[in-house]
Amino acid sequence: MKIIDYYNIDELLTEEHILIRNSVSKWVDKNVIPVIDNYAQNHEYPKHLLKEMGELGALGCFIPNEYGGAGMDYISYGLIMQELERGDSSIRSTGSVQSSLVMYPIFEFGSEAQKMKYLPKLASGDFIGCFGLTEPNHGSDPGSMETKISKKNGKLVLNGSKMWITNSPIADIAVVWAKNDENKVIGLIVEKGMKGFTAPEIKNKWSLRASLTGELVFDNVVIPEENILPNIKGLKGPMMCLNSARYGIAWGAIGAAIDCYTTALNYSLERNQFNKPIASFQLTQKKLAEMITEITKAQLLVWRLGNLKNNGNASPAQISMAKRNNVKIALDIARESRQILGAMGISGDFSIMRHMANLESVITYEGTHDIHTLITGFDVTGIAAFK
Ligand code: TGC
Ligand code: FAD
Repeated sequence: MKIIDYYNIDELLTEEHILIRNSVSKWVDKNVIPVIDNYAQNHEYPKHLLKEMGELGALGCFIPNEYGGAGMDYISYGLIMQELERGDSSIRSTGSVQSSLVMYPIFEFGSEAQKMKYLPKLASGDFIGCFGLTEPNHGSDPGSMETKISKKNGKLVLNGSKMWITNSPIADIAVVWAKNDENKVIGLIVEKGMKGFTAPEIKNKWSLRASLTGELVFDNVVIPEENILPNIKGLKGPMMCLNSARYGIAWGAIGAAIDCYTTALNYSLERNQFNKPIASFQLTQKKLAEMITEITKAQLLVWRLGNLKNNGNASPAQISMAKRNNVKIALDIARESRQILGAMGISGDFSIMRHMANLESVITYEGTHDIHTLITGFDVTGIAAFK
């Protein structure tokens, strides 16, 4: 376990929070850290971990027990994401997508039959889900999506494509956002094996190499009426899912930062140059001091945000601020930590370069760093600068 608690933030957590964090932390130490470099180097996804994540309660932990979830609060969700990402962003990605982007919309916008059909299997890891919003021509601007679901001869027919979709090549179901005949965004569940539906993998990534990313291609896929999410219309549907996932990422990035910082600190105490540990040089200490300060600030930010979220009071702009800040500080910490390790910093024997490469995706997905800057700008000025 690598717990960084410079400001005694554990005092603000409940015993249950600490128990949940520590059990996920131990699982990550035992089952993720020893194998993850190999999976990343080979560009493979450790699918066997999914069922174990289900057993841990890490899939849809905030979904009520009656649907297979663990009924936990949002601080617990955040702590779980932090520990998963301390192992690797790809493992946290699976946790985020399954929990916030697949289970959340089915729970929040789905029919009772949809909830009973999908949620327990997603919670246990028997099913893996993905979330299709981004398209080849529309990333930051999902409102301009071209994927279309139209009535043809009395049937609902889906056409279009989605791009950069986490876990799509192995997903059993995809929560997909498309425009209907009234040009309104609606959500629907596409199942693996439906005629005209394919999910090819996007290969050759330098980031999130232990995660599968792919496309979703819909060529006249007939969607049964019962697969439409009945209780949502408009872009706010997918955006509400993103609020939940971005919140989890704000916590997750701290995990990657903690792993980089502790690796750099330990290395700097052991590595001697000029007959002294490199930790004794002021420039190294400056780097370490700034890292622990930024980690502590990030922890306080998400602790407060988690409490707001538990009370239903976390605004989308507050979530954006935490996602933007915490991913940026994690990326900066990864870069500074790598410098402290010198040449060793580029080796797969240490986790830093892997975290750094992963965080280049994390700073882009779920809204780029600059889009979140504009969301904060909009919130404080009342003027939208997106268009
Ligand atoms: P805009 O006109 O502002 O809004 C359209 C409607 O949506 C509502 N809305 C929200 N509702 C809830 N929460 C939010 N965060 C919301 N943001 C917007 C808004 O109130 C409005 O509702 P209504 O009822 O008035 O119609 O939309 P816009 O077209 O101007 O775009 C705004 C912008 C740029 C901020 C937004 O679209 C955006 O955030 N773009 C970034 C796209 C993004 O984050 N994509 C992520 C794809 S999923 C992913 O990356 C998964 S990676 C997972 C992993 O592996 O971990
Ligand atoms: P673009 O939108 O083309 O942006 C390119 C650049 O232009 C960025 O720097 C951006 O900040 C800037 N820019 C764009 N608009 C503005 C503006 N108005 N003002 C200023 N600057 C602007 N999507 C899903 O739907 N589901 C997933 O599961 C998923 N998983 C992903 C996994 C990985 C590994 C990656 C890398 C991406 C994933 N995505 C997923 C897609 C991700 O959400 C998008 O990449 C992201 O939203 C940005 O879109 P884009 O790549 O098309 O960039």
